[in-house]
Amino acid sequence: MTWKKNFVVMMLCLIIFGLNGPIYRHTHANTGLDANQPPSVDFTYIPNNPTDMDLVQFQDNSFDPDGWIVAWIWYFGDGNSSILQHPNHKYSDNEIFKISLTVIDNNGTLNTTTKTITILNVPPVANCGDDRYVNQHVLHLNASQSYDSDGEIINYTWVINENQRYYGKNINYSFYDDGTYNVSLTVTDNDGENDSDNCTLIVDTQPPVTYMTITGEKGANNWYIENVTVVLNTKDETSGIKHIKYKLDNSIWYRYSKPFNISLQGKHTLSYYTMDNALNTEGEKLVSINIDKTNPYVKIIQPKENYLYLLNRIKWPLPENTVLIGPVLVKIEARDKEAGIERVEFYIDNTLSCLTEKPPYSWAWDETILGHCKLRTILYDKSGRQSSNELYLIALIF
Ligand SMILES: [Ca+2]
Ligand SMILES: [Ca+2]
Ligand SMILES: [Ca+2]
Ligand SMILES: [Ca+2]
Repeated sequence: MTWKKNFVVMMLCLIIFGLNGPIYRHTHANTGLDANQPPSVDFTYIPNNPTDMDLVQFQDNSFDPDGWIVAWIWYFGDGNSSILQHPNHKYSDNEIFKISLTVIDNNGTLNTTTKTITILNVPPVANCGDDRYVNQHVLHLNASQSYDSDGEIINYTWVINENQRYYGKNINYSFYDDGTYNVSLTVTDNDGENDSDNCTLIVDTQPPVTYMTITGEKGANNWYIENVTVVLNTKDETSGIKHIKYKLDNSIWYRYSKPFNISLQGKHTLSYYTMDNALNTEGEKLVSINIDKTNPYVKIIQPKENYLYLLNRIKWPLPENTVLIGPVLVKIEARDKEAGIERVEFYIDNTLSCLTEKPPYSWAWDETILGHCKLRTILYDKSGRQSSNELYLIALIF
C-alpha cells in the first residue's frame, strides 16, 4: 500500500506545484488579501448498506465557493486509495472502515472529511433439496446446494422430525419405518451468520397393489361372448399413485386413465402394473381375456340336398326331394374361428340321435326310419355360442 500512498502524494505535489506555485496557502479571510476560501468537502456512497460483494460507488459532493477543485484523494480505510473524483471500491471482507476524502482547490487549499462505512457480511444460503419421495430406508441428505457467496459454510446442522440432530454436509440417516420425515438444515458461515431450509421426505418402500375387474357377458369356458370393459383400481397409502400401465397382448404400454373396452375377438393376455410416486413398482400381473362374439358355422354336406342316396352312395339328382335308401354317413362342414368347436349334435325330428366332440363331426346314421323326417345338426362352440342347419328328407332306413 505504501507505493499507492506515495503515488497519491506525488500526484498531489504535482498538482499543487504545477498549478499554484506554493505548496500550501492559508486563507486570509480577515485581511481581504488573497482571501481564498477553502473548498467544502463531502461525499456519499451507494448502496447504503453495502456488503463485501458490492462495488461501492462513491459520489463526491465537494465544491469550492470561489474557485474549483483540482484534486481528490481518497483513502478507503483498507489500505486502498484513489484520486478519481467518483471512485468505485469493493471491500474484500465485512468490517467497519474509516474513509477519508481530501480535496484541493485551485489555490492549493486542502479540506478533509472522514466517514465510517459498515461493510456487511453476505449471509449463507441453506438448501436441503426439494421435497421428495424416497423408496429405501436410508435418507441421503446432501447440503451441497447450500452456499456462502462471500465466504464459506463452516457448519451444517440437520434436524430430523424435530428431535434428531446430525452434523455434516452429507449424511445418511437410516431407519425402519415408512412415513413422512421433516428435515431442517441450518448452515453457518465463517462470519457466524445462519440460514435454514426445510424439506419433507416421504419414505415409501411398499409397492402399490392393483385390482382388476372385468365386466362383460360371459359364455362357457371363461369366454366372453361380447365386448368387455376393464377397470383397474389401485391403492397406495404412503406416496400415492404415479401411474397405472397396461398392455394387451404385444401392444405398447398404455397409461391407464379410465375404464376401457376390449372388442377384439380371440384369446388375449392383458398385462398391468402400478408404480407409486416413490417409484416402487408392483410386479407385472397377467390375466387371460377370451372374447368370441361370432356364432360358429355349420352346414350339412352329406346327404346333399335333392339327391338320391342308396346305401350311402350318391346316385342321382332329384327335382325336389332328398331321398335316402339305407344307412348314410352324415357329414357336415363345421368351423369356429375364435373359441373352436365344442360339440356337434344330430337330431331326427327334434330327437337327439348323436353327440360328437371329435372331428370330423360326422354321424353314421343307421336308425330305422321310414318316411318324411327332418335332419338337424347343432354346433356349439367353446364359448357357448351355437348354430344349426337342417335338411328335410325322405328316409327308408331299416
Ligand atoms: Ca478556494
Ligand atoms: Ca458470508
Ligand atoms: Ca407405496
Ligand atoms: Ca365363435
